[in-house]
Formats: sequence, C-alpha cells, structure tokens
Amino acid sequence: MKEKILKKLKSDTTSFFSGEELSEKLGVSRTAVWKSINQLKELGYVIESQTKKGYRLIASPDTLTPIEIDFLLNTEVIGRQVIYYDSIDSTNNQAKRLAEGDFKDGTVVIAEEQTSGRGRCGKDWISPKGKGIWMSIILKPHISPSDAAKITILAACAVCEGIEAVCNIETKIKWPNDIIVNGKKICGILTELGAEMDSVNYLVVGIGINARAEAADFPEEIKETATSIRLETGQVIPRKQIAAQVLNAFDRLYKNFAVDGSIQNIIEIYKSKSAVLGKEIRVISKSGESMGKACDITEEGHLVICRPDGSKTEVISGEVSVRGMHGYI
Ligand code: BTX
Repeated sequence: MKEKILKKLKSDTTSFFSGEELSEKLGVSRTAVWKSINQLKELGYVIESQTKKGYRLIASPDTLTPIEIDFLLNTEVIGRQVIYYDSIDSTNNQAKRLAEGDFKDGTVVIAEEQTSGRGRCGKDWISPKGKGIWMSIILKPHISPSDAAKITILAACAVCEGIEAVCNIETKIKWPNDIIVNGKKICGILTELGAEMDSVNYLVVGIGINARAEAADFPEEIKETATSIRLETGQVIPRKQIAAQVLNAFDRLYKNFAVDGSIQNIIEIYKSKSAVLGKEIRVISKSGESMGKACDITEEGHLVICRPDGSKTEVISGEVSVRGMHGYI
C-alpha cells in the first residue's frame, strides 16, 4: 500500500493529496492511508501534512528501492524488474540464484550493503552500507558462450556514460573491468556466466560503484588505490540518479549485443576511454606475465600488447599495471 501512496505523491510534488482522495483512489480506509504515510516517514520520506489540505511529498531518501529507481529509468529491458535488499551476501550470488529460476533478461538485483562482496578470482569487494551502488544485472542474451566476456566491455562503457551524465568527472577504463578517476578505482565490474557447451543460460554483470564513501570507509589496504564519487566531486550525488543513468546507458548499448553478441558499435567508445592504450604495461594472466605497449583492443575485447621486436600478444583477461614514474603501478 505504501508504494501506491508514494507513487501518487510522487506524481505531483507541487500539490497536496487529501486523505479522502487517496483513500478513494486506492480503495482503502483513511486510517490505512495515515498508517502508510507514517511508515513512509519512518523510511526517510519527508511528507508535509496539513489539516484540510492533505499530504505533499517534500523529499525522498537516497535509497535504491525499486520505486526510487523506476521513476528515473527510460529503459526497455534493463531494470524492468528491480529486486532490492537492505543487506545481502553478494548481489552477484543472489542474481545467480535468481537467474537459475525464471527471472527475466534485464532483472536488476541491488543492495544497500554486501557482507561478502566479491571481485575477480576470489578477491573481496568492500561494500559498506549506503555508501555505494552494489548491483547485478541478470542477462539472458541469445549469444554463444565465446561472446560472453564482451559484456564487461559494454558494462564499462555504460558505467562511464552513466557516471559522467550526473557527476562532473572524467572516467577512464583500466582494461578490462575497472573504472578509474584520477588514477584511482571508483568502480569494479564482475561478469559471471551460466552456460552449456554451446549456449548461454544467463550472464550476471555485477557493478560496484563507490558513491558516497569517504576515506574512512576504505580499509587501509585500498586507501591509496580506491576513490569515490563523493571524494572526487566533493558532493553527495543521489545514488539513485547514478544507478538509473548507468542502467539507461546499459539498456541502449545492450540492444545490439543481445541479438548477435556483437560490440562493434561499442569498442571505439571503450578505446577512447582506455587508461592503458599507448602505455607501457605489464599484464599478469593465467598464461604468465607479458610486458610491452598496450597497442590495441580487439572487437572481442582482447588486449593486444606490442613489443619493439614487432611481436604481439593478445591477452583475454588479466591484471594490468601501467608503468608510471615509480615503476609499474
Ligand atoms: P577486481 O578483482 O578487479 O578488484 C578487486 C580488488 O579491488 C580487491 O582485491 C581490492 O584490492 C580492491 N577493492 C576492493 N573493494 C574495493 C572498493 N570498494 N573500491 C575500490 N577498490 C576495491 C572488481 O574486481 C570487481 C568488483 C565487482 C563488485 C560488484 S558489487 C556488485 C556485485 N556483487 C559482487 O559480489 N561483486 C559485484
């Protein structure tokens, strides 16, 4: 009931809605309306109540609930269903559990806090309550498993576009899955695949964006390498706006990919945002260590490393360090 009342109040924040009008339109008693209004106030909504006039929404809290996000979405597929948790082990774990069921392409799982947020290869992802956007998108595209990794490229472009649409900062992509601002990590992406030999059952794209985190929210071991939108802009930008813009951009970029697994139209954007192309780098991957100049990113999303002797190596995934003033960082 409180969602329905909120929807009504949000539909016009300049006018009052009387208790009588709300109870008639929604087919409930005035006491039920009054109770829901109190519940909304407890959730952080600021609602003005005036005798004879009724209720008016003054401000909404910075939560990532479906109703808050839905108002800002203009998507066809992504985020048509948003599943929200106050606290969860990992939105990627939960999205995988749900994807095994019949949850649709584009379902978004989002949480205020992750108690076991994950990065790649079993690494931890620090996800304090209310400080970031911790979300995972369930995708069910008709593509072959060999095209699945490209979704990380698409997601990185969507994150950059979404962040830049609402925050006055320049984002860069550190191949393959980190978004950085001023050389520090502001977002990480973790793609996971559920597949048969020749068909994709589902993909889960986990996106973790440090939004409101302050320096004290990062543990010692990542203080030097992590940053947040708040630290970079000096402002608290509503997380729902950032999340919605990322999802809007994702939806647009996903349309072609969902049909044939192609990122042809995206790879140039990815390259233009790259923090590694043209730089001397070192990549540690499953097949060992490679050094040289990052000279290209293929349409498959692979990184090409070129050496002075003319030899080239194509790397599918790995951990990149860029040569800086003090060696590789
Ligand atoms: P990654 O393996 O590239 O990066 C993990 C490394 O990043 C950690 O070892 C640590 O050094 C550093 N790190 C940990 N937490 C943070 C943070 N909050 N900010 C900056 N650096 C950090 C990156 O993996 C992929 C992360 C995906 C996170 C999302 S959140 C929603 C979804 N659910 C889930 O469990 N993971 C994904």
